[in-house]
Amino acid sequence: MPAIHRRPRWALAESQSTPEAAFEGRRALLKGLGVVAGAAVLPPSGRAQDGGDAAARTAGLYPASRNAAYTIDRPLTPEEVSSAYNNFYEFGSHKQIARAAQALATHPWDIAIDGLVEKPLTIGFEDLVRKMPLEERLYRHRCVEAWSMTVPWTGFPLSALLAFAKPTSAARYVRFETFNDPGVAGGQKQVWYPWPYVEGVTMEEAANDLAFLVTGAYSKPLAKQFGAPLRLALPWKYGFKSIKSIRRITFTDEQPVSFWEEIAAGEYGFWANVNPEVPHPRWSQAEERVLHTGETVPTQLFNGYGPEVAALYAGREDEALYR
Ligand SMILES: Nc1nc2c(c(=O)[nH]1)N[C@H]1C(S)=C(S)[C@@H](COP(=O)(O)O)O[C@H]1N2
Ligand SMILES: [Mo]
Repeated sequence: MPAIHRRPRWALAESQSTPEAAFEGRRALLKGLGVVAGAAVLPPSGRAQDGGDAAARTAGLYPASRNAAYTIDRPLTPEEVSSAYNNFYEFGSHKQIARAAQALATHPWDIAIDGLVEKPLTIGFEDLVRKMPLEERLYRHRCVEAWSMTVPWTGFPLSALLAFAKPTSAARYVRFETFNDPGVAGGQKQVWYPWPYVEGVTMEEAANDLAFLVTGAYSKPLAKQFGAPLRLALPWKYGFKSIKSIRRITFTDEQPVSFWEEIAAGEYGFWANVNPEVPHPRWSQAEERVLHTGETVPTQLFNGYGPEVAALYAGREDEALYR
């Protein structure tokens, strides 16, 4: 498969680049966007033709009230940092994709809900978000590349989507799929990647309180580089499970094969639960570099969310739960 010789490029370990280099990269990007430190990060998209993007059309839903059950022991990552250092391979296999991602048109944005459900349907994002109970949660995020951040997401529990979608009792997994539009997302012209990006969880994981569908961040509609208009946040798993810009949600009895698993099953598996004691084949997972501060801190089992999720994995000890 042609991906083999590209491998060092797509999965360059974060630990191979210095915090200084990353910081310089962000600074250069922010300068390019005409953003000054401390100011709002990205200007509203200049492309809001055709009745505007989802963000402008749903701005009135924000801010949502914060759910105090989901707070954290770490400072929030400044918005100008987290929104200028992203993994979104559809727009390039590097972190400075924020500007390119502004080309994504998020209105209209239809989401298909299909597979093992009472009644398959397609719903516009803006209709869906208005039916869902929005709240803000502060979540940690731990990328498999050993960096981390802390973000105030706004969204709704995945369990609320389950109640809306009405899967049948035959459903065992939820499969998520991102848009596929190489004309807009230049990374999707790189045919050695198995587009579209796919992720999946078990029904039990989907029903867990922590599983969250994100529609906003920093008390505003979601910026495009974060995966507008709808992305997942699974804070106890490596970041690649938190799929962006979801177009299709399918209930199935077959374990989905995710994007990264398809590329390198030995490195990125279905479960991908955070565990400092199970190294990635090419680097340690014991510690993580905190975005912005550059501080190195110990990584925690399940990214610190063990009390909420450890029971999901009882009896599955034989499986590759931690990659
Ligand atoms: N569709 C899609 N979703 C994606 C990715 C991607 O490349 N494409 N990258 C993943 C990875 S590796 C991480 S760490 C997070 C990054 O989210 P952020 O850019 O909001 O920090 O998005 C995840 N979701
Ligand atoms: Mo990641």
